[in-house]
Amino acid sequence: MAAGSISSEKIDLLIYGPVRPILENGFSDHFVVHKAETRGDLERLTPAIREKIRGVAVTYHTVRADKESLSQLPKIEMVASFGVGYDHIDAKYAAEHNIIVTNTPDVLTEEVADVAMGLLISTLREFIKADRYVRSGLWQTQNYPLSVGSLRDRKVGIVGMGRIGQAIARRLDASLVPVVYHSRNPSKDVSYKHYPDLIEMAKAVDTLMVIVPGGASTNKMINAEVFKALGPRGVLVNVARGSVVDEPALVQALKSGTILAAGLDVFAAEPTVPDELKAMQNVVLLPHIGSASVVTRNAMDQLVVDNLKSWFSGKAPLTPVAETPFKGR
Ligand code: NAP
Ligand code: 8YV
Repeated sequence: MAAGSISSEKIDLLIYGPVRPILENGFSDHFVVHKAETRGDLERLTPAIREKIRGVAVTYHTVRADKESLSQLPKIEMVASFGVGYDHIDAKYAAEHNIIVTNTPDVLTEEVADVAMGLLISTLREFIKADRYVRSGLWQTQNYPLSVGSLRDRKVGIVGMGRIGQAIARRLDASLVPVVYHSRNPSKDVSYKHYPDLIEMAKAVDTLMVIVPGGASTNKMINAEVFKALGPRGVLVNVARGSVVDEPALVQALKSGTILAAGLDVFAAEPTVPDELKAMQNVVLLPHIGSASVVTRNAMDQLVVDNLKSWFSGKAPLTPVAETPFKGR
């Protein structure tokens, strides 16, 4: 990989996407921080500035650092991306051009697992509907109906048994819920039953919790065939990426009773959510808030800053992604 050189010259960085205080104020006078919230802003930077930029902080998953944007910055050495998922960054292009890509793993793991577990319970026990029931005054007339769903009689198949998948599994263990999982390779870190075949697992469980990366290898992997295998008691919780689920097939499965319910934190075309999903009573819809607490988002921002500072002080990147491993300076 290209070496981030240590020199007395100022280092030009770009914040690409929304600007937040830790990002804006986290760099010393040794850095010059430029800003571009959108692709249009990036294109409006003068060629002289674009020529100087050596590091980029990509600060939201809807900002695409694709070939078209990265190729406008001929001197970049590092793309420090906010978030653990980096399907919006062209890591292949980066690897081919000696650019290190970093992400923000670990600091958000427990927060996202909390949301996944909360979303599962809210979906099964109808917290959102029940809250509306209280506010509307209906409780004055009769008790809320018993929920058809319960965590007590469930078996969960986790799709993706990485950092967050394992944190979700630990929470299910504590709740005495049996867990199995699907991933391409069995994990050395867990002893749950591994299913190399997703359909076989869907047949064996009644609940799927999805926490794999987005991208080509997972695109629409949760599809009509999976819903059929899951069956009429089936519940889907997706905290991964909207691209992982075939959304029209999900709408159809919920409408037809092929599955029972869904809890969704992510969608195919965020922030747009299909009207059909919004109209359904058997879904809980969250606006991609898996990591969205002040404490966790601050830790993610800090890790973006720390990756850039480490690299430009001549040290190794802290959290490089698999496609751009650090091989020494
Ligand atoms: P991780 O540690 O890299 O784990 C990824 C897991 O997915 C691994 O078990 C991996 O196993 C499996 N996997 C990858 N590709 C697969 C495929 N094609 N088929 C089946 N399994 C596959 O990642 P993490 O830190 O747990 O994060 C996972 C993802 O969660 C992120 O990439 C991001 O998209 C999403 N996320 C969402 C939110 C939110 O706010 N909703 C927050 C954080 C993260 P194998 O390689 O063996 O297949
Ligand atoms: C963030 C996420 O909401 O880490 C991820 O992969 O999806 C979330 O933590 C997202 O990165 C914000 O851009």
